[in-house]
Amino acid sequence: MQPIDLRSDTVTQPTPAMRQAMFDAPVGDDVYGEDPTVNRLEQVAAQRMGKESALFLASGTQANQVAILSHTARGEEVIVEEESHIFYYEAAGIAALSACQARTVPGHRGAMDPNRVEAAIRADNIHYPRTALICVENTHNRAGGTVLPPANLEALAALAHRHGLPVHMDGARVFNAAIAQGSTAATVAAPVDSVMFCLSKGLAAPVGALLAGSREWVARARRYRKLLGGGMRQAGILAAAGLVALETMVDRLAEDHANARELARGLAEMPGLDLDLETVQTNMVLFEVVDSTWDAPALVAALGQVGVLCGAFGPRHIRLVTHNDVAAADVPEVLDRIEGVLSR
Ligand code: TLP
Repeated sequence: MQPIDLRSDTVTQPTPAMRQAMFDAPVGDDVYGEDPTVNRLEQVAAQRMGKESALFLASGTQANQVAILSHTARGEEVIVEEESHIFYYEAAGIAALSACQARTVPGHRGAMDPNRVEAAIRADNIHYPRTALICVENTHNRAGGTVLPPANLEALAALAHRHGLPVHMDGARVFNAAIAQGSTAATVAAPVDSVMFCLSKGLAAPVGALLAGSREWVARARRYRKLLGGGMRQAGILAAAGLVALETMVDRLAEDHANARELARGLAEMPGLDLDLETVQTNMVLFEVVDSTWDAPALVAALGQVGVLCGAFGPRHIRLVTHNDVAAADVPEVLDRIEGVLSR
């Protein structure tokens, strides 16, 4: 039985065009600013994000952490949504690298209430840390790939800027948000001061993420990237795949979204599972295991035995992610296999 890997869009294989571009890429020492392929990727990325400048980094986590370092100083506070990747999955980087404290605010489908965010901004008082930064995540991973409503983002950015605070967007999947809204990444990222996006998720490149913002701020970020050991040399080998990803893999994300919707429709019919179809907005399907004979890790293990690879998101939740290496024809097959396991 052929395994179908729905654990994440990070498992995607680079396309033949990417491998060829990597083979052919002109390269140089990027720490000297001399890699033409990296320079081109950074230019294209800045333009796609509608920002002045961009920086190529090894991973989404490195890019988020460099962004936080570049927006803050030791002893300050960063407002993050309580289920955000930055807070949940980045090994306490805010504390360990920036020496800042995270202040969490709950979200609804990943979107924080602007009033709660405003209430979390510190007044000027020597007892308090200074609030330095507000982070948002779009699409929101732990909420199931939900898109932040543009009005919410605009309200958050407006209040942040009123308080003199920058906003950073973890846009690991910002192109999924753009495609879901029939918009562009530049429009999605317009309200924020800095945005990170990943090449190595739905866009299927093997490695890399970009951080975009003002010219001055990106120059600062370049120094922090070096500090974290992220100054790579002939990195054009990797950037070449990233350019192919931006040129050829953005529009096809719509297929992943359609496949996720089909998958979700089928799962919503199955007894023992609970799924809110309204959260299925991009390439993820997050559902709850309500059948008391299963918990999420046990069901994930049983599905693995029939070649449906997925991930437990807590004791009762399971996440499935569609991507370039999952075809529309795989969807009924996945549903059949899941139904087979549940009806045992
Ligand atoms: N997310 C991974 C896991 O770490 C959970 C996944 O499989 O979804 N921001 C967001 C919103 C992410 O989802 C991820 C990766 C990152 C940042 C980090 O990117 P990498 O893995 O490149 O460090």
